[in-house]
Order: sequence, then structure tokens, then C-alpha cells
Amino acid sequence: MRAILSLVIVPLVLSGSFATQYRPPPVSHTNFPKGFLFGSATASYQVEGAWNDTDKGESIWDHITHNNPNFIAEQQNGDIADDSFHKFKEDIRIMKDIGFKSYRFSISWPRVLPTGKVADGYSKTGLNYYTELIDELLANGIEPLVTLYHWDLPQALQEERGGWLNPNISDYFADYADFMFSKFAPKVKYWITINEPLSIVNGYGDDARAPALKELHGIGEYVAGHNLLLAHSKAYKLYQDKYSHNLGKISMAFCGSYCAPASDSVEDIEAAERCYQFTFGWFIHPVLKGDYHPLLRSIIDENSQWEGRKTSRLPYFSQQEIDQLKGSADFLGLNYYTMLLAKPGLAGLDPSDQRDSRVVTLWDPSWKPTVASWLRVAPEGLRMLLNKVKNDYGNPEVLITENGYPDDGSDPLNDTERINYYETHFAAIRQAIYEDGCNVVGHTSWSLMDNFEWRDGYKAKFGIFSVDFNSPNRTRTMKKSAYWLKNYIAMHDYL
Ligand code: GBH
Repeated sequence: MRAILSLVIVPLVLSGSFATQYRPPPVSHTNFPKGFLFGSATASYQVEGAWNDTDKGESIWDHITHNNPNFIAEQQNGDIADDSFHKFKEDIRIMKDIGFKSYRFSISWPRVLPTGKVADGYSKTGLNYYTELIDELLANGIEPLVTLYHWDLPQALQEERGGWLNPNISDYFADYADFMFSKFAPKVKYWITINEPLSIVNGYGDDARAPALKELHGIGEYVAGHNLLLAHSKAYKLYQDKYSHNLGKISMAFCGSYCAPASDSVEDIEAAERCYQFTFGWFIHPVLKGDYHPLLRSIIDENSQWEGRKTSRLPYFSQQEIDQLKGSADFLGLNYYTMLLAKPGLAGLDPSDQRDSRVVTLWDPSWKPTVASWLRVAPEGLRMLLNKVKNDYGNPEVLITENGYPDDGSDPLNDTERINYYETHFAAIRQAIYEDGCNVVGHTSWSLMDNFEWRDGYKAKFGIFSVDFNSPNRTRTMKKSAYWLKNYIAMHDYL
């Protein structure tokens, strides 16, 4: 419709008396805002390897993959992974060649603090690795986007009162964050405290990830989530108090599958809102507003009471904690992969966060399936998500911290579906920016290279570079999508 209209209108304008004043519309749709941070992303356990280099501590992923090998497809683990611990200079060379302006990577907590605690001393080798990595990025003009926690908790902290269930864990995390800020605050402008709290809590009420404490469902995920929020807010406060003169920005990386209503009915519209609040909103709302969204509060309190409990399964924040949480993000890091359609219904373990939400989800038949059962291609959900956060939270700055497409690598370099995925998602971002006014400042593709994909081992491949896991060199090879991205970034970066 729009295309037809412009065909009709443009000649009229040109032939009229205003012809000399006619200016073509800004070419906004083919561009990105100046300085848009195109980049790529990885995470420590998924790419580093060197799991026991010198004095590195064991992480919960080292532990679970070694002690329960069947937890992972083909009994794989991240002992060597992409060997980025030894090959980071090559990684930086290849990302520079693509034209990436930023690199989102994570720091392995136990690599720097073997027991997890600053008081027990740090690893010189571990710290040195990240110093060299950051310096090499800066020397190559690539902005480091640093995640402090991407799921590899020190095993010692898991054994001490249950990791993220431990009431002291937020202080340990804040100490760790303080230590990293003290080393790198002058060099790092974007910090992500914690990657995907929603995924982390899946390890404390489900067996989707380490430490796989499924038996705690309905309780563990809320306690872990609560402590993750406190940990984030303490790290944020600390940065403001001691390091803010460095002008860095801090957020979490939030995730979920964006939920649209399955129909126009009020019930489905409400179900989609519950679905949002129980995923993205679970963590975004407290970080921006100070406390859980009223929907979570009332539903979980009610369900807990109905189950005959004296206290809610969703813990309460103190006033002081609310004050500290409120506004504890300078931008929103959003991980977007896919979307769902929502309607009312009961699903998931009883009790569990999923069941509490009273939502069942389905796929639109037009969304193409991928090798990952949870991921279908639906770029429109990204535009909807960007509009949702714009409307609900006063148009905050957004960095898309993950976005990507999995395949099985059967035709490893000829990944045209991945190109299609990025093309359509970039288009959705441009529409969100130029038609809807959303404040998106960057995008990091997941992932720079194929890597250890958690429970799927090395079977699901998200990289724009393929990695030869049979070779000790872990040779990286450009896929077609990498060529495409290189060209795409060059074309969109001429302003
Ligand atoms: C991200 O999580 C991670 O940050 C990253 O480390 C990972 O490599 C990347 O995605 C690709 O997976 O199987 O139905 O239980 C993405 C969010 C949410 C994806 C939970 C998998 C499990 C769905 N994840 N989800 S299911």
C-alpha cells in the first residue's frame, strides 16, 4: 500500500508548483544511525576452553559436564571449545575483517577468582588474559562490551549454600564486579552484569542448565531470580559510587520469547501481557521501577496462599533494596531470537513460573522452524519487543545484545537461511528506529563463531564463522553469512 501511494504522490508533487522545494525523503530505511554499534557476541564457557589452565577454578559447567556427561548432547563439554583462550588475537583479526565495531564477550568468574571470592585471591593468568583481550580490541578500534556473568558460576560458590540461592551471593558478585571495575573501568564503556537471568533461573527449578536443580521448581527460580536482581543492583550502585567518572553504561542482558496475543480476544491480549511480565518483565520491571510488576506479585502471592503456604514463593524486597534497584540500568540489553503466540491455559511443572503465568503458547504456521525446537524465524517480534519497551519504559536506549540463527552445519559454509534471518531482523530494527522512533544503538550477532551450545553441545551452530572442532587448530572459516555481513556493514556505515 505504502509503495503504491508513493508512486502516485511523488510525480504529483514534482509536477506541481512546489517542484523546486521538493526534497526526497531521508534515505533512513536503508541506513542505520551514525555510530550504530554493529558487533558480534560470544561467552566465556562457550568459546574459551582452557578449562583448567594454571589456577583457574572449576565452574558449575565444568562440574556438570565432567560429572554428568549425559547432561550434554554427545557427551560434549567446553574443555577446549573454540580455544579462544589461546586464539583471541585471531578472533579479533577476523572480527575486524568483517568490520564489527564492537565485541560482546564474557569474563569467566572462576578464571579470575578461582574460589569466587576476592578475599581468597585472584589468578594473575586469568586477569592477564582479559587485560590482553581488552587491549587488543581497543588497539583494533573495537569497543569491548563486557558481560561479567554468562552462567559459569564458580563451583565453590555452588557448593557453599547453593550458588544463586545463597543469601550472600549478591555480595560475592558485587565484590567480583568491584574487582573487575577496578581493573577495567577506564577501558570499558558498556557493561552487562548478568546475561539472561531468566535462563539462569532455569537451573534452579528445571534441568535446562547447570546446576539442574529441577526439584526446586516453583520456589528455586524465584529465590535465584531475586538474588540475581540484588546482585545486579549492588554492582550498579558500586559503579555509580566509585567508577562513574569513567562514564560507562550498565545493564543486564534480558531475554524471553516475545509474546503476541493468539487472537484479538481480551483473554489472549491479557495472556500475552502475562507472558511478557513473566519473562522480560520479571527482571526489567524491578531494574527500572524498583519492584516486581504487580501482575507477578499478585498472581504468585495468590497461588502461594491457595497452596496453603504462609509466605509467597516470590520473595519481597525491602524498601532499601527497592530504592537501590530502581533505575539500575543506563540502557537495556535485549537478547532476541524468536516469538510466541499466547493464550490462557496451564502448562509447566506444578508449581513453576511457567504455570504461575497461566499462559500456553503456540507458533504461527508462517514462522519457519529451525534446528532448535524453541526457535522459529519471526522478525516482527523484534519490532514488537522494541515498541513494547519504548512504550512501557519511556523509550530507553536499547542495545540488542544477542540475535542469531541456528543450523546443523550440514552445508556449513552455505548458510543462506542465516543471511535471511539477519536481513529480515535488521529490517525490523530499521523500521523500529525510523518508523516507530525506538532508540536502538547497536546489535551484536550471536555468534561470531560456532561454539559450545550448552545442552546441545556442538550440534546447534549459531556462528557466522564455522569452526573445525576435529582440528586441534580449531580453524575458523568464513560462512556465506560472514561475507554478507561484511558487505552489509560496509554499505550501512558510510554516513
Ligand atoms: C542465549 O539464550 C544464550 O545467552 C547463549 O549463551 C546461547 O548460546 C544462545 O542463546 C543460543 O541458544 O528448550 O524450550 O526449554 C537464548 C535464550 C532461552 C534459549 C531458553 C533456549 C530454552 C528453551 N534461551 N531456551 S527450551
